[in-house]
Amino acid sequence: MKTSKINGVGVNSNINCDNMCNLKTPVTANHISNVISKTECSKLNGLHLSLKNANNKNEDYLAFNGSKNHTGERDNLYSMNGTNDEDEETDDKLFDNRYTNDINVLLRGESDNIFKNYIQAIPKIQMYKGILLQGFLVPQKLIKGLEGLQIRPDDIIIASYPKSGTTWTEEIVSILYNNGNLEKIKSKNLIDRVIHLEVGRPLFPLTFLNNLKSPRLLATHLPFHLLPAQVRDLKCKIIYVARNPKDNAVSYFHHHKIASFLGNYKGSWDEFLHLFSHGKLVYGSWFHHVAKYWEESINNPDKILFLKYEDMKRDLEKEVRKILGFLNMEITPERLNLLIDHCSFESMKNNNMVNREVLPIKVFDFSHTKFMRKGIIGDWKNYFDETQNVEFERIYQQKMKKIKNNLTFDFEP
Ligand code: PPS
Repeated sequence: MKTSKINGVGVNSNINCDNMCNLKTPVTANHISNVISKTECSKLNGLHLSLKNANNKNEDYLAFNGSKNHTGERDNLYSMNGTNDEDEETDDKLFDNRYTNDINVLLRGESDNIFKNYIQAIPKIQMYKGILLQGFLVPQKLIKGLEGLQIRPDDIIIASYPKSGTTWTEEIVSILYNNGNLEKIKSKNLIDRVIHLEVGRPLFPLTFLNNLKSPRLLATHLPFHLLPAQVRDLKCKIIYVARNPKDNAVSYFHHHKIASFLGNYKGSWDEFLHLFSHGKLVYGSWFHHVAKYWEESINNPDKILFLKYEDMKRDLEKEVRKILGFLNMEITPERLNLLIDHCSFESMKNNNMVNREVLPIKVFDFSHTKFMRKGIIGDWKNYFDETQNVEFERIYQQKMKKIKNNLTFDFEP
């Protein structure tokens, strides 16, 4: 029998000893446990292993020698991804929902120091089903409980990757649900009109969600696979808003600086762009987030409306009409005009009910920048240098070509 070496560990069966160890013949994780000892297993710590599962399909694992079971059985091998796509980058594998939920395991197996520093700076950081989440406002118990949340057909979910125009869309939808009557919303804080699913109320957050009156306007930054099961089954409608990733990254960078729940980010823009480009941020990869909702919206256009920030900037009225059509609603032309004025950037910037200046607890440091910062297309040009732009374009082209149905973004005002 052929014996190969991985990090000096002799392992039988036909194993290739590259960085990504590939078991060429069908063997199970148990097979490995038969041939390596506890000490040897520790040498595999952090390595990626590709193993055949019981159905003879390749699965990738991160070897970790930290649990009680040291033998290399599946307890010690955290699944990275079910696919074996060779041009898939390692960081794509972070987002598989069978990936470890244990931050310590993640840190131990991680060689990217920028990512490590990022993780360690965020208070109560947590990993759930492949997605990093802050734990200051997002209780893990709630995240788990959301899976079984009872959804009503008249619920509306506004979903987005952070900093894509969520607040803007929330304000518009909230006004439409008040028949375009600005009087009804003008002295009520947006956070009490549109409820963020994963931002838990301190006491009994699930009960709070269950007790809300219909129709419930709900918002979330969760990627599709973390939505409540009944939302994934499209029991209610979803409005998704996406923004070109360059401006999205810049806005998220500043958000990280002002938000205490994100550790008031101290790293450089270059480091942040690295994290953004590789999906190593709270709420995961922009590419994965956007791609999945896009695909669902193409397959279920009557259930998921996919909006773009840039379209809203260019012609807000047109996009509001889209929302009206999607929701089967109408408002008078006069009220539509008032809504458009009310939802301009300048107006929202000065509106304390939406600009996050009035909150129950202080979570933002506005001395760096305001929540309503610039509100434009193309601010990325003030941040990306030539090298960063070339590298981001490379990643963007590579990732976008995997997304079906021609999803494109505008980067110019
Ligand atoms: S959050 O924290 O994820 O909910 O943030 P989100 O609301 O998604 O995004 C905030 C960015 O959207 C800009 N914004 C607007 N732009 C144009 N017009 C209007 N009315 C508007 N309202 C919010 C806001 O300024 C943030 O973008 P940046 O680029 O940082 O200014």
